[in-house]
Amino acid sequence: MQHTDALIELLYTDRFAEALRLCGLGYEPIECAYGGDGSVLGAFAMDHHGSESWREGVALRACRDHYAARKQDPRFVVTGTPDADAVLAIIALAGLVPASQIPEAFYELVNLHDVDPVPLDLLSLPFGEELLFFQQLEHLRRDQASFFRAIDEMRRLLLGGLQSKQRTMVRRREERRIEMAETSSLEPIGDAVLLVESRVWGFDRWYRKAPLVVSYSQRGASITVGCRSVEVAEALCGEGGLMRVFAHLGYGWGGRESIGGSPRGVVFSFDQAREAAHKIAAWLEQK
Ligand SMILES: [Mn+2]
Repeated sequence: MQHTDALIELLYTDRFAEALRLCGLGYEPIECAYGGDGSVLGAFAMDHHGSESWREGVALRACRDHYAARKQDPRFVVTGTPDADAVLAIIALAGLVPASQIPEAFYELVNLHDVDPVPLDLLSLPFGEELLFFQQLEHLRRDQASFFRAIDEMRRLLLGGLQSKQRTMVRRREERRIEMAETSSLEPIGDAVLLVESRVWGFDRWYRKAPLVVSYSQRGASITVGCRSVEVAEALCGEGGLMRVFAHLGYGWGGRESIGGSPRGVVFSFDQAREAAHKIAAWLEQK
């Protein structure tokens, strides 16, 4: 299989102005949401964060509506970490694997998982192991090389599937993640907020204990704030859900109604996460 960097042009930027400039040159932005600055959108409007959160997910629209639409001119601009949603959108737009190798059930699962992972038990769903395999890839960072590697991995997955040994490994690691999420340090603040410091992603587990979770990731030095659904977020915070909380937390905080977090590219400590959790709890009580 030819490496992706020989097939498409892909540029990474953490800067809104640079994404806007590249978009003007004809690069298609994929999930280029920049908190308070908003989203940079190309012809296919490939974002669903912040003010664009009313749109369907990008992988869903790319696979279903725009397969190979950028095959003749495969230039993209990206930001953040290469998640399955963005990666699959690029593969579909650039036609990097045949359409027949991207099952509807797979891109729909990627979309559901991106928009609201909480109710999903991936271990028991069709293509759940494939998505988990991608989620479990290590050392994917916020840079161009990681995007190329993630796209390579996703192409290989779509073209060749998983070996039974890989399936066993995927299941074992997911079972371990669930166990670690449930035994991580959990600190309730007020009635609605749960502060979590964990080495694993475990929102699907933590939402069972509180409607609003503030999670600190030591690895990313970042804070994530989430509610289990848009409905829960709006019942708790009012119309717009967590967007109101982000506005209260300051410049650069952002995301969607039900999940988001601290400004991209800024380093946070656990104490700042606790501070944010208390600020949110106090705001919820007085609003
Ligand atoms: Mn997404």
